[in-house]
Amino acid sequence: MSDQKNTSSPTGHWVNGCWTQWDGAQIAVENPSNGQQIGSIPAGTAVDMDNAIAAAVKARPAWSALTPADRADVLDQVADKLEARAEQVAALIATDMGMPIKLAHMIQTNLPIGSFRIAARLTRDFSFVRPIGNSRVIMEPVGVVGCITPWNYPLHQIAAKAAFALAAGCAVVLKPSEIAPMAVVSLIEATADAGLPAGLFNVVWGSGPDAGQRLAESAGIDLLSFTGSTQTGRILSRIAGENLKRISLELGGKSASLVLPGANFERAVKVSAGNCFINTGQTCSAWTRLLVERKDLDKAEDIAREVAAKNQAGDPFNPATRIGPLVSANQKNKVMDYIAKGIAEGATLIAGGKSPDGLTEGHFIEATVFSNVTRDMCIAQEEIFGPVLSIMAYDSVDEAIDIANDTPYGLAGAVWAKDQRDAEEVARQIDSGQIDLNGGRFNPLAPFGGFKASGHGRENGSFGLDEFLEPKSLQY
Ligand code: TXE
Repeated sequence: MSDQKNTSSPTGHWVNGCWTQWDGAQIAVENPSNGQQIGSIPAGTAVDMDNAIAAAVKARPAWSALTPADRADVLDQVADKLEARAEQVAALIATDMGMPIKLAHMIQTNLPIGSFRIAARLTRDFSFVRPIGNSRVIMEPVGVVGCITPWNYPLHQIAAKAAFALAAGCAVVLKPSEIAPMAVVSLIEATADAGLPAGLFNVVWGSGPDAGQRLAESAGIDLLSFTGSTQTGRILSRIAGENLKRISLELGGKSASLVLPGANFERAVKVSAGNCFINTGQTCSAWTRLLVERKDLDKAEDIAREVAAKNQAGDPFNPATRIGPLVSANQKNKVMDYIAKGIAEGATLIAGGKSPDGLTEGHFIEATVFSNVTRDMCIAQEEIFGPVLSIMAYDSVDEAIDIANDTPYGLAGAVWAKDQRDAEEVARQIDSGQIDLNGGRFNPLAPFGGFKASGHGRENGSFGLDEFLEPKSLQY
């Protein structure tokens, strides 16, 4: 394995524009490629969170009172300062999260930089005042926003919340994941260098129950924006509900890619399998179920097997590596348990299914493909969050739609058909927040979020800005 990027552990929490003194307990951060500790973060508590919330409450009114254009100028500066750190961010994420360096550049750094730029651009032209009949509806900032984020796209998931909350005129208190937190320090530095006023972006490190949960309880938080597991989403919803606090949830997924009769079959299967393996399958919107006509099952298996063979796991710092390790030993155990369940339930393992030969350190798993998966199986229903594709056969288009909708989730998906009209007709019948038609590209301006157990609320673009606003109607 290549040497990891030198990480500099945070010396305290980031509150009111300063690093706090910290001599309490620490949480170790590891490199998932070799299991070695590379740093640590403070194990923050509810008291640390209360201090950060107080700073945000105090700083918020002056920021809300600025013109949208003035706020946008600062956010553009944050994007510039983050861009200046792009190399560092990609290397840190390749080190503590394990995404291959080339992809980390393309995805893990460009997306968050883009979020700050888009939030700035939209804010300049946004309708903060909307006349309706004899009313003027003023879109006011919701107040102080609490953010709890996961480890799989560590900066993107923060920027998708913080950039838009700040653009709306809110202040932010963030509890990033305790797993893969190192690049957050670069974002903190970028906000400071950009001249973002103190107290508007605060970061408290720590575990979910000890530090994060306070964001759902505190009266100082007006809206909680969470991305993570459905299980944690349920806990936070309950607490936020008791406190009558707004909450938006971006949770898991079990998205389907439907290959319909007449589609470009080879392209559809190749792109779908590749999509499932991106970020070692640790993507909430990954297309983890591939639905093909029963007569095409053998053909789909051959193509998916080839894609799996090309997605060799390896050192994230080797430019040829397509997939890195899973983020932690826990995550690897979880994925291996699902593979064992798939075999026990009678699915056919046609590729992968074990640790790659020669990679004895770290949390690696081969790109894995199951075929003959039926809808009742765990591997068809539950989010695995690893490089595991389930191929399922259907006998009619209606059945394909029914299978696609037959999970608790509804985050993403794909439809491949003879033309866009046929694809759209089917996509309209799928209960899901975003669906790509015949390979349609990711659009950072389009709303992102889920139906059903995938959560509620939307991120990105003008919908992402709306999320952090509260309408006030003035009648004339
Ligand atoms: O998630 P958690 P984990 C799914 C994926 C993965 C599984 C578990 O299936 O295998 O979740 O991952 C904070 N109060 N996704 O354990 O625990 C926690 O500190 C307040 C899908 O990492 O939900 C972290 O900051 N906060 C997902 C964040 O919640 C709490 C991305 C996410 O951690 C808390 C990640 C509590 N009681 C995992 N408990 C996606 N939608 O992309 C935990 N946290």
